[in-house]
Amino acid sequence: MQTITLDVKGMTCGHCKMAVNGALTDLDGVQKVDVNLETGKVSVEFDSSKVSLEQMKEAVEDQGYDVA
Ligand SMILES: [Cu+2]
Repeated sequence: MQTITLDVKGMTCGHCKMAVNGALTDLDGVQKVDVNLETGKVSVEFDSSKVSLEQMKEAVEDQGYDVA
């Protein structure tokens, strides 16, 4: 299991937080997601043999947010 921190731009409220959290959690291989709304930091615990950083970025971007 690996942990990374994504820098997500554009999250403003609890709904944004839920959308990003849900999109990441839905990916196969993602174990744990922690969204900090104030800083935009999203820490993700994941299995790198199942899911790539690129897939995680896409999942967040599909919700309408930018990943730095
Ligand atoms: Cu929002």
